[in-house]
Amino acid sequence: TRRGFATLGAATVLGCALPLRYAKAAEFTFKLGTNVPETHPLNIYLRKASTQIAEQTNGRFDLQLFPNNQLGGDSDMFSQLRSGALESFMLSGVNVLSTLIPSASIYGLGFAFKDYQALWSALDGKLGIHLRGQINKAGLMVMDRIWDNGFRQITTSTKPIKDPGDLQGFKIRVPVSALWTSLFKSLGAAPTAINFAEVYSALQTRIVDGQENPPAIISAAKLFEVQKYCSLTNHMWDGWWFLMNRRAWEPLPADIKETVARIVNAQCVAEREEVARQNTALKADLAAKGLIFNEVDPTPFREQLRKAGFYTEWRGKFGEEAWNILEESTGKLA
Ligand code: X2X
Repeated sequence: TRRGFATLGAATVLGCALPLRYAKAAEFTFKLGTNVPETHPLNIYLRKASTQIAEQTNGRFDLQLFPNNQLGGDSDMFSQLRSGALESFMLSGVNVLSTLIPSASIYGLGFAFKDYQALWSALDGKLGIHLRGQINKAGLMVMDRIWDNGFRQITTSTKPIKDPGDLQGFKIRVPVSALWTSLFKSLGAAPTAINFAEVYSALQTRIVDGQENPPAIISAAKLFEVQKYCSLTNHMWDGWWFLMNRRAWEPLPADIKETVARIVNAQCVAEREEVARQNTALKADLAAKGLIFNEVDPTPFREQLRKAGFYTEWRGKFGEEAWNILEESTGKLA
């Protein structure tokens, strides 16, 4: 798209250069792809990590950030990661990663986590260990901490979503993911799977009438320009794993690995704070830009999911082991 190309030039220039004081070329270079615009906290804190890594490895390791789908959409970047063309990639477990590892999407189950406390205790604890184990088994490496995207809200160009009735037949974009499609089908909607790279234009050209994402993304990707309503459904949480190609990561010297992992995981903690702050604070800002917000009672949505057999179906797909670990943090879901 034209928007894509407009950002490509500027961001490529920003993405490449190591600070000039490192006169020698880096010994190790990792390209890192993300699917959200430069200004989103994900990229801000990854860039801080990149700078600190260069400093603390004396320029030996160069983490080169390529934000905003510069290297292709999620499906493309995931193929590149697996082939080794891309050394690292920020990817949601509920998104394209779940096409390779179905159980990776378990934390995105509808209305599973009631707040951040329950969520971090699960993903920095037993559930996270289980999920990273699954990722390793599939041949990929992953950093310990998952980066925050946020609790998701539905935006539309047509009407506010107040109860499940408003979703009947509603044309909504979802990421490329069986769980996401199943969630919205169970709620009665008509979901279309589209990579985030195409979301702005899909909304603009009315291929779909709505999408769902947290305020920090609605703001950074300027989705308020092509959406009128934002309904605070909090229907699920999502985040990004810092994934790495195994053949790129494994041969690195131990001291480099330790420095890179320590800095990345520390910046992740800072990113979580900023994303949580923005997802609250940006509502006023987006309202001032014309987005009309409404609060939503989640109860009838959950009821609809139960009636549709959503939880029973996914319990079967995820298996008892993963399901029990999830319910330790969420309480009984099915
Ligand atoms: O594709 C999306 O909507 C996004 C950016 O939130 C994810 O990566 C799941």
